[in-house]
Amino acid sequence: PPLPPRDVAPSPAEWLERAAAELRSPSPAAAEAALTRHTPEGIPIKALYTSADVSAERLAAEALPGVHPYTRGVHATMYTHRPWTVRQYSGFATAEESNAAYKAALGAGGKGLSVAFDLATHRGYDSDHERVSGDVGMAGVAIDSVEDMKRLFEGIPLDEVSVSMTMNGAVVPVLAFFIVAAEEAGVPASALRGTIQNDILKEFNVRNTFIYPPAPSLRLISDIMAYCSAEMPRFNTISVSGYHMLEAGAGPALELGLTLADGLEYLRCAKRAGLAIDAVAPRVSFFFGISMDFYGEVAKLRAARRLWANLVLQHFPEATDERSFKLRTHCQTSGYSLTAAEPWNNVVRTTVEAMAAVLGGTQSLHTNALDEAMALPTPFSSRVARNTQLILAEETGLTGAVDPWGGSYLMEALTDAVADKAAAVVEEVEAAGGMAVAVVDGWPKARIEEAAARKQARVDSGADVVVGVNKYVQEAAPSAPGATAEGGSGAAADDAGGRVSLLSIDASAICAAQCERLAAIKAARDDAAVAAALAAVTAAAAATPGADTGVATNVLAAAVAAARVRATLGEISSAIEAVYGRHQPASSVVRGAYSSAYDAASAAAGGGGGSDAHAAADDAEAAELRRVTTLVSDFAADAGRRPRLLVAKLGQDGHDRGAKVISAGFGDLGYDVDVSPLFATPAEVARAALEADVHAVGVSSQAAAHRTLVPELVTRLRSQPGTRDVAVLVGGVIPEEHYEELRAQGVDLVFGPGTRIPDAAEKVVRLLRERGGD
Ligand code: DCA
Repeated sequence: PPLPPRDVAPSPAEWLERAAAELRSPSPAAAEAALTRHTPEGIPIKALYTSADVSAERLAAEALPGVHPYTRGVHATMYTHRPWTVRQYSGFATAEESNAAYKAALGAGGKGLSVAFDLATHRGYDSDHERVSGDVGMAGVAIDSVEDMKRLFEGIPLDEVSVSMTMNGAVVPVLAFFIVAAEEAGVPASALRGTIQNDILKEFNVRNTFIYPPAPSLRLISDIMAYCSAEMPRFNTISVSGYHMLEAGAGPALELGLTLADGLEYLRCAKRAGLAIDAVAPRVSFFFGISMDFYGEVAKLRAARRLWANLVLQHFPEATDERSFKLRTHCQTSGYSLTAAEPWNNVVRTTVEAMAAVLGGTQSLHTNALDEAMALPTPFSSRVARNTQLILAEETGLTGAVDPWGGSYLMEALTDAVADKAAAVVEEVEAAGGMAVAVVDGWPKARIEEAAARKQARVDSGADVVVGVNKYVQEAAPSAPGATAEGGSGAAADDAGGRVSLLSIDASAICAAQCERLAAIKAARDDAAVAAALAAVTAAAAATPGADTGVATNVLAAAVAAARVRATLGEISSAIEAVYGRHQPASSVVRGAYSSAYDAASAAAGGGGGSDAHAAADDAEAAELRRVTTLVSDFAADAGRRPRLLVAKLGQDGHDRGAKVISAGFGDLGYDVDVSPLFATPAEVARAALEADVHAVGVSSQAAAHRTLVPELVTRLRSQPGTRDVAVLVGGVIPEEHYEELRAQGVDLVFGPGTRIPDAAEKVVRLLRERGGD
């Protein structure tokens, strides 16, 4: 038909009328409601954006990249001049193995290095410490001394290749080893390029690889900033990290707000230590996670740059160096978004997330490997992950234009929405006295844990789709012989019955080799010199920075001297601990978030005018929840008390999202849940099980120590009067091929990645019933 004549421009109202007609909605308002979805954080995503959604003034003011507030990018030319740094995070058991992997990566397109340390190193323990028997070399490389660090970078030019080190708790000895290893390879500290994570505040909110309490931990950060700004001008002294918050459950805006609030606290901490903002801020860098919320993640990086530039301007009017205002960031695709079911789907997820990071203007990027929901990556999966970036950088033309989303009505409006929400979080933290106060108070941690429980409920109820996990599940997948998955969906078996082969690590052999090396270093060194150097570390930690008492007060400088004479990581950490003590966090369980989000998600899906099939599925989910709560209350009626579960983490693995979500979910379904303190030994958990008189112990394992620590726990429980019948459950990052082994060792139920909480809660209560309860 011919176009109708027009004398007025088309308006959004006209579009809504047309939309209502297309949807057969009773009114434009009803159509608008049906067409607007909300992110888990409540940010509306409308079906259509127009010029009415963006501020023309803001667009004009922020029109150019490389210009304050850098919304469109920190450089004028961005990737058209130089693509982002392909920087894959990795670390394999020993320094030699990691060194070989780094050289291979650099030869195959990697542009920078990013070191993953094992959890013993993170927590400041040498490999021969009794508390780390299950952790040495399991989730990264074990570094006990400067000799290990030299082996790690042997043959790699540290003045050319930039090295990032994810280290927070044991940051002082690790950075000292790095400086001395380079020095002994002929590279002065002034030539070193790279980044140390050194972001302790987020460790108290999530991840938990702290050693000392918050206040002295911040003191160490200001020492590191002081040392590096004087001696290592090309080195980024901190990587203020939101990634772990996103992984722990925060949505993008909460992640951004808390991260920027952390950044402000670090600048204040430097200023209090007498450092000039322009000497420190240009070397503050950031690190964000990138989830499957594609538009939201691009918007987050744009909003991050705008907010940081304006926050520095507002809080530090003395800053004049342009570089002080530029938010430069590394990004990593989300590990949480990866599934054990049909793992090759993860390549697609990672590609989409990597595109969001690139279109958002990241400086450096890690893309996860397809098998990371189950184990550390293999050379094969690492190659696919790295190639994902190289294909985006070199085959697609994505690098051809700066901030290609700039000017999109949707993206500009969403950037504003994410920025507003994140700015509100920053204001809340600031009003509460800043992040140093908030971490002690604990509310940011609780906020993240609530978000994680809500997210789990959205996945369990089917409101958030995860292909292969809660929708389009591969029903007919042939299971591997002997597989006994209790949760998930026949993980890792493809249509042809094939499997993704996973990396396997021999924990006890690695631990033995590291211990031998330690003994050799200790036998060859000058003990008197070591004792004197360690005493100087303790004295520096005890001294007030800048005080004129004749004692050197910079703890990092003292640690560098100790590293030169071969003091070990554990010794330097203990020398500091002697003054500051070791921090033990309190455990808590979120109440009500899981069940209310589950109900809301089911109701929203059912009430949105969906199909009959959809409504039937929602009814089925509501019925399932009722069935589980009834089973639990029947158990309580018969046994005289509710089923009692102790949720435990073993060893130095502080990744507690799984443990917290299980605790929240089981609690809401009627269980009585206790949470054991972090970093427990099997003996401590067995004692806690006895004292709390629990029916079941559930171990959440994310860092590969399940094969050493869980069998020890089972032995202790079975040999202890009072806990012989306690059911043992294990969940987390556990490859399917370990299930049978765990069951043979006495584990009752294994729950792999992708387990739905109602499923797990039902299986456990049925098991307890079979056992007769008490
Ligand atoms: N125009 C001009 N100069 C440019 C451009 C451009 N378009 N793009 C990059 N550069 C320069 C940078 O300014 C920088 O120079 P500098 O060394 O003098 O500061 C250099 O090229 C390197 O680029 P940059 O963007 O800083 O990238 P990286 O060295 O990879 O650093 C950063 C990225 C986020 C700042 C850093 O902290 C990092 O690598 N973090 C990684 C953290 C990590 O791996 N965590 C793992 C969990």
